[in-house]
Amino acid sequence: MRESSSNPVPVERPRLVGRSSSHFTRVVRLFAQECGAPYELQVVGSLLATDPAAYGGHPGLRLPSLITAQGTVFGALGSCRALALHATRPLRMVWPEATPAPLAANALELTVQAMSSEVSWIMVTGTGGEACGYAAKLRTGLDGMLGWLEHNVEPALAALPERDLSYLELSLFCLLEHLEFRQVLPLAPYLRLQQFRERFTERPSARATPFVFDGSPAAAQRQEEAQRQEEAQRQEEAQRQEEAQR
Ligand SMILES: N[C@@H](CCC(=O)N[C@@H](CS)C(=O)NCC(=O)O)C(=O)O
Repeated sequence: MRESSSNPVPVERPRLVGRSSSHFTRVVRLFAQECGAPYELQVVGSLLATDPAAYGGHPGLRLPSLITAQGTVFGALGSCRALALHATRPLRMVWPEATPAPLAANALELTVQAMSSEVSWIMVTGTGGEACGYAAKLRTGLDGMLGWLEHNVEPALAALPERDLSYLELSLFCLLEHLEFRQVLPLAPYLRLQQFRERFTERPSARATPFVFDGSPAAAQRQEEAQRQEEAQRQEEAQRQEEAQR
């Protein structure tokens, strides 16, 4: 992953318009790591910007979007699907349409809804709306969804077909990490969800894509590390090709 300024086309490699502190963006960053798809990150500076250009042309003023040579894809799921076309590693992926109903499909629905409710809660409370009735409703809904997920996570995951990764696991991990990163709610009461999160954290893709606020010293350090890893991978690949030609 590289970080770019907001250059217009041509697009050499897919450009992910998002933020390193956003859970929907992390879904795409994590997926790219899992399947070895190259991309550049174009950081959205402010979530209060009202010009679609700040969001890669997203008319709903949302992120992420993925700018590719074929056009711009809006949203996390579409961006993952588009990046799958650039995969350099095989990945048996369970996409939403292959997620068995009702249990695993409900878990996916509630995970993605909880991600959206969390976004709304952060936006409402971050712009002076802490005391409004809607903030309270969002919070109650979030608690309800987390409770349901805690109760059903194990059978829902067990219902998934054989795989390397599923959109459910990818999204659920990003949701749980983000709830804690943004201190929206503590995960302490949710033991099964914590266990899932701990297992998923072992994946190199999870370790390679931590949440950071873009522009912070942690983000700069992360960026340097990613460039070092990318260079090491490039050299390894060149060496492999050289050996194969001997
Ligand atoms: N359905 C979209 C949702 C994207 C979304 O809500 N992104 C958040 C950031 S994580 C956002 O754009 N927030 C800005 C806002 O709420 O105005 C997707 O799956 O990508």
